[in-house]
Amino acid sequence: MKGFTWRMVVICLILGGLVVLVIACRGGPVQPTSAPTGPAAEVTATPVVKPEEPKLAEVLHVYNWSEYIEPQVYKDFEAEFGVRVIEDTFASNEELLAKLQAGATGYDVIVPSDYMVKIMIAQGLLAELNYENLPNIVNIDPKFADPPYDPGMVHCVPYLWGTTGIGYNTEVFEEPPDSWAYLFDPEIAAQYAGKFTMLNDSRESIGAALKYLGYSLNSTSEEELMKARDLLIQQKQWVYAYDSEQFEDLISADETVMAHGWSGDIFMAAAEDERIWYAIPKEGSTIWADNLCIPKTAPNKYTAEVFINYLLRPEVAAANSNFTWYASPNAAATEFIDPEILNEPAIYPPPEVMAKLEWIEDVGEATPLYERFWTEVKAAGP
Ligand code: N2P
Repeated sequence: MKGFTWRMVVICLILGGLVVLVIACRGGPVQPTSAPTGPAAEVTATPVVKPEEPKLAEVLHVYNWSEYIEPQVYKDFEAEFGVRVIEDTFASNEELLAKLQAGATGYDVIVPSDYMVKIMIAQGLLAELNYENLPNIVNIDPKFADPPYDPGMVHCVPYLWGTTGIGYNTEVFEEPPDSWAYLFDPEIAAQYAGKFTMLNDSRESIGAALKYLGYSLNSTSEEELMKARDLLIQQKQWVYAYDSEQFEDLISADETVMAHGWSGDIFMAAAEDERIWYAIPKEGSTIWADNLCIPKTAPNKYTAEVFINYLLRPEVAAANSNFTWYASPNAAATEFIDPEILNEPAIYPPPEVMAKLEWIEDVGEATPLYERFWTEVKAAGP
């Protein structure tokens, strides 16, 4: 018995020594040092030798524009895949960028516009897509499959596209307000004092002013940008609010009669309120495409890809167009999109209108000028 006990002690000592050795080799017991909070915490597991089978996460975090997805799509995805989707919303590309730059690590899917995709790629903020998880990418119309801001769709998949223009109450206007003059010409804009909104968006609002002045909305000339700033400051006395999320509801509620805004949001309101309609200014305006992208810091990249692939299904892509009233870059979705949307020239503009539309581009070194002048507009007295 004694011998046995001694043997036990020796074995215990050896085993204990081994445990100490292992812990020492691993640098001591793992202490949670500044553990990331939120969904990002999942990625800090101990390194795995062999890559595991991709597994779906329980929760997916989407950072999207407001009213920019059919709510049923989230519910259907959850029912089919068992993944709960939590959505936060942003109101401008610059807000989205600032959030990522500030180190937000919890988002799995984000929805930047064209020029912002380019900026984010350059700043190393986006992950590359794994096409093995995106078989439905073949549904994207070839016209949209090689965007200049992300050649070959390496980082993002086009989601919806549209234009920027003027939403209005048809009972107030005899003729459609189809010129930027309605918003900027003092003679005209003053007639609608306190009755119109401008987008709370530096590139869109400075862009509209540049267009009214006859310049490109991608101007990098300090002189032209100063003129646009001065015009916006002059206009401010007549502006009800700078708003990118409720401009259409404000027309409906008779708070305003006109709004600088995005096509689909206006048409969504028009579907509920037949007094509302939309015009693309004859001087030309913005055409844009928003994209589904995965931040490099996404905690659940595989699940994000499964979700993006789901959004690429023809019926799902069509449901999102039908809900948002925005045009779809998904060719296979066309047969499921309401004819009312497909046949609306202000949603799918004819070539002569298309020719006057301009994409917002990354203006590189002129970006701080846009930021500074926009801050000056916002800070100016009413
Ligand atoms: C959605 C607004 C969309 C987008 N409410 C502008 N890129």
